[in-house]
Amino acid sequence: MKTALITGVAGQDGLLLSKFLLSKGYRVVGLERSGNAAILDRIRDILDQIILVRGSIQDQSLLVRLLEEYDPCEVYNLAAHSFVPSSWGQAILTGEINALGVTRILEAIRSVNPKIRFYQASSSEVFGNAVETPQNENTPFRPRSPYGVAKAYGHSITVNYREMFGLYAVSGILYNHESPFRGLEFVTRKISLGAVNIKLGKARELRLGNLEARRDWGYAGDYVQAMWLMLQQSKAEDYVIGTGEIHSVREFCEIAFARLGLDYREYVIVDPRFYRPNEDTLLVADASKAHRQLGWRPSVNFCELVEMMVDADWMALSHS
Ligand code: G4F
Repeated sequence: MKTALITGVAGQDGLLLSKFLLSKGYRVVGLERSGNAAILDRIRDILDQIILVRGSIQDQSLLVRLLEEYDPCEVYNLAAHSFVPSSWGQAILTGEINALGVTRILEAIRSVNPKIRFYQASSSEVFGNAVETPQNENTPFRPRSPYGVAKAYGHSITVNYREMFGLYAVSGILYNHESPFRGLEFVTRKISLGAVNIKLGKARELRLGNLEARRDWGYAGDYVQAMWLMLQQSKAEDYVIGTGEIHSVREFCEIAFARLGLDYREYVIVDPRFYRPNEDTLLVADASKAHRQLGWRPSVNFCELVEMMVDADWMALSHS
């Protein structure tokens, strides 16, 4: 039986990747920093199927002990401070976890078992104020938040350990990926849940930032498969993963509210508090390398994704 270690296991991607690997017969060891009940609640369905360890990727000796004790053949580093705007208020912590945390894991792998295959969750935010659209694996990094800067470090140190020490270490540059398990701070889940609350009479309005902001949104279930595929190749390489399509926050609202028979224009209020500076650049993926080499393609389109999220929130709330 193969063993995989997943850091950040209680996040959206940690849950979906765990389910995917369990279905493939892996033993899953999950590392989770937070003891927060709401966060752990997300993985309640798989708690009896995985080995859950509480701790942080900042703890070097814990990382070494985990690799020695469980002997994983694959390590997926999904642990991160993931909300971009709040990285400005936690710039140092974001660097400690999203940047240096990656080196800590790579060092542990190098010292315990250099044959372990390593996946680093890189992000489209490394392109930031991108020099070209769409972006591919050769597009220069121009991050513009502490989050993006730290992810750029995590990406580059992974490439460096691959080239310097011959590790099988890859960075997946993932664009926005969503699901019913998405955190409530992200705009997609804020909208799906907000619309359902309005339909149920529990809220009267939904306050959002820039409705014209556009993103390349895909289904997270597809993206965790890409992570796994990246570790099954004969050669370690980095890949851009996204749909190649962009849609606006406004379009997301339109479909989400319409799913519930509502017109978003009657409920959505634009609130400057949620506006972000410097969002002129279009971040959109050129995932042709992943199509060609991994045989990876998204299976859920934008409209299906929005409706999946609204339906899940509706099922959960209208029956509670
Ligand atoms: O959902 P968001 O907060 O996601 P964001 O910042 O794009 O980051 C996500 O995707 C990145 C790429 O994969 C990851 F690296 C990162 O960890 C995270 O998973 O915002 C999406 C868009 C932005 O343009 C934002 O300005 O929605 C716009 N937006 C408009 N109104 C809003 C709101 N975002 C939030 N969170 N809340 C609003 O009210």
